[in-house]
Amino acid sequence: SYKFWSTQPVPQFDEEPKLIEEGPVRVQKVEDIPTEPIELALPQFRWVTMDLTDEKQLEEVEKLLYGHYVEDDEAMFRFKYSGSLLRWSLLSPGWRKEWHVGIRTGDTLCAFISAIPTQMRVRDKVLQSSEVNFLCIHKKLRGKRLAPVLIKEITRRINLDGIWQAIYTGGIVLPRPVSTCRYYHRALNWMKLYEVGFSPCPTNSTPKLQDIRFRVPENTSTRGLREMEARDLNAVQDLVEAYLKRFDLTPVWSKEEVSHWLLHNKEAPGERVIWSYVVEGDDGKITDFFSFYCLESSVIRSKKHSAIRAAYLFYYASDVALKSPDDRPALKARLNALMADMLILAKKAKFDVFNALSLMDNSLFLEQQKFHPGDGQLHYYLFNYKANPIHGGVNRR
Ligand code: YNC
Ligand code: MG
Repeated sequence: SYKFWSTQPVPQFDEEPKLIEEGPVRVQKVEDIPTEPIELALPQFRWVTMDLTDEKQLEEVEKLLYGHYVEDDEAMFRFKYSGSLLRWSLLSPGWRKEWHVGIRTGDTLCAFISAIPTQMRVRDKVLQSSEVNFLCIHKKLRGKRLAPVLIKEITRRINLDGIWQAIYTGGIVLPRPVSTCRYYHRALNWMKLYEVGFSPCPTNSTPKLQDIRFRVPENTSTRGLREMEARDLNAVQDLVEAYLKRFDLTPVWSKEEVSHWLLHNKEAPGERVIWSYVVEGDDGKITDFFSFYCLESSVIRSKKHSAIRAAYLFYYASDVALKSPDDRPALKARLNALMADMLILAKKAKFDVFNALSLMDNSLFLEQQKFHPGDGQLHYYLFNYKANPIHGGVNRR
């Protein structure tokens, strides 16, 4: 049925799935976009633009998401975005205050939606685009068709800035995914995951044996592996850019964005968000790179644990893929060595679980590194852009 989505410039399920020509669904002009906000039918509600550089307003968003954001199907866990993770996600280079949209009743923030600007490459076309995220409505206001109003309002605000495309992801099926990925999980603290009900114990095993099975070595083994530093920015940008050329849907980052998304900022307040590592060869050349970020999940009902600390695989690259593009076994061996070390570093950084999606070259190492498929799927969507199906979507936060 999709009462709302059938009215939007997105490919529909009943349309011929075979596309040849990729491009916008509709073309508009900024002067035709309304300058007034979409009407909020309920009089007690009002639109607000959130200033996330203001600690108090950032905390309001954090609190709304803490109580009402994405849960698993069984309502056991809920994403718990920290203030510093929200700052990283929403105050990225080029961010605009007007794209951080809230709805208040009285003083209370009861709904939110956001976007950031980004350049996105779909196959050979680079588009000025936006990334929409953190759509959230207070549990008491669900099922009132408020989501379409939020989506139309953020669309209006993005369009007013002359941007006509967006990328977004979600666990639910909407018209029409351009790509679909599966979540994979690698236990680092199996006993805790068992105690919170995340990891079941197989019938042919025992908790003790499981815990041993997921242990990782004390120390990393890749020669030249170290934390990424500011002096690596150019080399990492070149390496990641070249590696991403191998995929059909990727961001295109400026130097500033590479720094924002990949470099740990020791001066930034709050919890650490991003961990990035490089491999430096004996000649000083950066040959490999990998990164992960921290996103906790609240454990909704457990006496013993209140949160799971999860690391999410972010971008990575290896010059093995560039030097010998057709040698899959060589790339597989290299990625497995890197990812094994990454798990060791994540364990040292006190993560309970390592999560990754079935994208990029992950199929080369997920199984070997003891990742297991979860129940969750992640669908990737493009707004106002027709594209043929894509395998190996981009990473999202
Ligand atoms: C969703 N996640 O299908 P139809 S992901 C998009 N993304 O419309 P109501 C969604 N649409 O089927 P509720 C959606 N979830 O009639 C539902 N919808 O066509 C559609 N959950 O609205 C749904 N956050 O207000 C239906 O639904 C219509 O009260 C129903 O609110 C939904 O951030 C929601 O999962 C998700 O807070 C806000 O359940 C609420 O149930 C909630 O009656 C927990 O809405 C948190 C959660 C979603 C995380 C995310 C990406 C969002 C992308 C939005 C689309 C952006 C399009 C591009 C715009 C920019 C364009 C440019 C340029
Ligand atoms: Mg609603």
